[in-house]
Amino acid sequence: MPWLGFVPMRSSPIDSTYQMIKEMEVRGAGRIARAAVMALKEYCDSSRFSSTKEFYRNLFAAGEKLKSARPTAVSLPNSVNYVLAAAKRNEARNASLRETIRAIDEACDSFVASSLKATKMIGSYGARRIQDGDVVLTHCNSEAVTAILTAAHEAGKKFEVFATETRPRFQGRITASVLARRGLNVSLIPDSAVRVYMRKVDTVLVGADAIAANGAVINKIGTSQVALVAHETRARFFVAAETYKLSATTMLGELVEIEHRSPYEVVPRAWLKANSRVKVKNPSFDVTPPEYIDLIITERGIYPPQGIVFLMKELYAEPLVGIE
Ligand code: RI2
Repeated sequence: MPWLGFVPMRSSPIDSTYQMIKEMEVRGAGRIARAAVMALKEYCDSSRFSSTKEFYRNLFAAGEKLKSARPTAVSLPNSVNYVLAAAKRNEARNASLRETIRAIDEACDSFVASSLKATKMIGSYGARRIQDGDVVLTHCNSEAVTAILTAAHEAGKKFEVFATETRPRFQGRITASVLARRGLNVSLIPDSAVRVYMRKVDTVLVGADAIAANGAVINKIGTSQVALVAHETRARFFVAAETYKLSATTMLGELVEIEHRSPYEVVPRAWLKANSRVKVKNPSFDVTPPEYIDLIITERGIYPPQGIVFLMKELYAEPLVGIE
């Protein structure tokens, strides 16, 4: 437990988690949300504060720092805000520091537990949508997607999976490797081969970093191209996402910021040095419009993209009151 004393605060859990999220050592919208709340918990439990006022000031600054690590996945601010809301409630009622930290610890644990439970529930709801003999294509690496495919496999369904490589960081290799280790029939394909294989595909299944009020899905770069090809061949296009990936501020008309990452993820430094007149673009996410999406699978049930705004209002109407 923390104690009140005149010792400078230690902010290393916040700094190290910020760096790990920024550099994508921890990646995936769900994982970064859980890592951020666990960093807040560790920070509160291991730091020393000279006053309650200082505690709140540093905690809110730590939250802002974590939120700024990556701009697109709304799971990150949603998870941090969930924890900070517990702190704010305790600040408003002048709770003791000890009580506040206990409440924060509980909020962190409850977020992590409900996140893991949500992924499991999505796995079981989504698995019902996979049939024997299906061919499924997925893009990038999503825990929600691998939960569905694993649950369907464990239910004894026989199906084939195509996983795209997902340039520039090749997260599709993680998907292929995880699924193969779990005994699934999986093939890794270059992103550029999607149209070649789409003719065989019944269902495309992707995760999400953010979902907008109009049902548009923001996910790993290339997702919208996959959706376009799926639309052409009339393959079903499903999105698997926990409800903390709903972006409440899009109800107020705000746009989701798309992260642009370093050109050195696309080409080596030496190449760019030798070709210094070439501009390299590296957007990390794109937007798939609702017209290309059949269903969004959440732990609260399965929704058409046009219905997601009702779920968003139900879950996030209250916090929106406080948005400045
Ligand atoms: P889960 C990832 O982003 C991918 O875009 C993936 O589809 C999404 O997060 C959701 O992942 P990145 O961190 O939360 O690899 O379903 O840029 O694991």
